[in-house]
Amino acid sequence: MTALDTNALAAHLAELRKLAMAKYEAEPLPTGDAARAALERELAALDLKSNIADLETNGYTVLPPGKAKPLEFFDQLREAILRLAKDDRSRNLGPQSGLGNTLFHLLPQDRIFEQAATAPAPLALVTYLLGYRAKLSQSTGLVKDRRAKALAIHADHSGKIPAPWPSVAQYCNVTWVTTDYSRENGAVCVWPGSHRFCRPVPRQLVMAHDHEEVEVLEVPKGSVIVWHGSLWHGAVPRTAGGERVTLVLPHVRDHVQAQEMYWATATAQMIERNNSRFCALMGLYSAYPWLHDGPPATLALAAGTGSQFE
Ligand SMILES: O=C(O)CCC(=O)C(=O)O
Repeated sequence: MTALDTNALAAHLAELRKLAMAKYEAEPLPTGDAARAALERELAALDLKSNIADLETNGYTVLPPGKAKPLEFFDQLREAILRLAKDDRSRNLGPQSGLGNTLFHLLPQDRIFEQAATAPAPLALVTYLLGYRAKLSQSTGLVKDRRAKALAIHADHSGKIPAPWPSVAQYCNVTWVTTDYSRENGAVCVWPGSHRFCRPVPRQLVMAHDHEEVEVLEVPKGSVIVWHGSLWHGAVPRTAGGERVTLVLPHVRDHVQAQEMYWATATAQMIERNNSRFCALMGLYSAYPWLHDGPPATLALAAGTGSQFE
């Protein structure tokens, strides 16, 4: 096997970073005290204060239908996922897995996923948990039918962040519910407050879906659930006919490696039609990675000023 020619990849990344810097110059992301003030304003304007209280207390919150996007958007999202499921090329975990039929790296495949990733209310909650430079980590469609098993109770920090975990989230999950969640429909279940344990789920509890502390999130289509990466959660098995269709958009803090390489599949058109926040989601302001061409100019800027990128 010969080594990959990385010239094209380096040139692609350099070009996207250049476009992203132009976006940044037009619309810098707030840092430090300005970031705190900007977030405070956003949370007030979007009426998300009670969601922040939920995140702090329970480790998760639910945006009710109408808050993230209108209901029709969720119908379009479901249709897009089901259309892409017909021709899926990802290394699918299979309909019988606890995650169901899994479609990975959806973002570049339909613009609707960009619209979901940049929806103001869920994104403000991501900002609260991970900061303005949070990166998108996955864009995964889950389609579950009655073959879907229970999904083991786990925390998303597991396998990514060495335990014991810091109390500040390094990863968060934004789950778009495009079909009603109920116990029969195989809803997500959570252990409220477990994000404060800062440790993985003990082996003896991974299949404890009926534990008295575990709550099944029976929420209607149109809801968006956001949770802290340390929250213990899973899903109950689907017993009903039909399909549960979900879009999962996990995010990471800037220093954590995203699971999917968005900088590799983002296009100039995607950058052109979006703002600087979207460029951050794509990892285009991150100090890494680099190839033979060395660190990006953005890193030199940060080292030089000590203030542009905090
Ligand atoms: O939607 C589900 O079934 C669970 C998804 C999940 O646990 C995850 O993405 O971490």
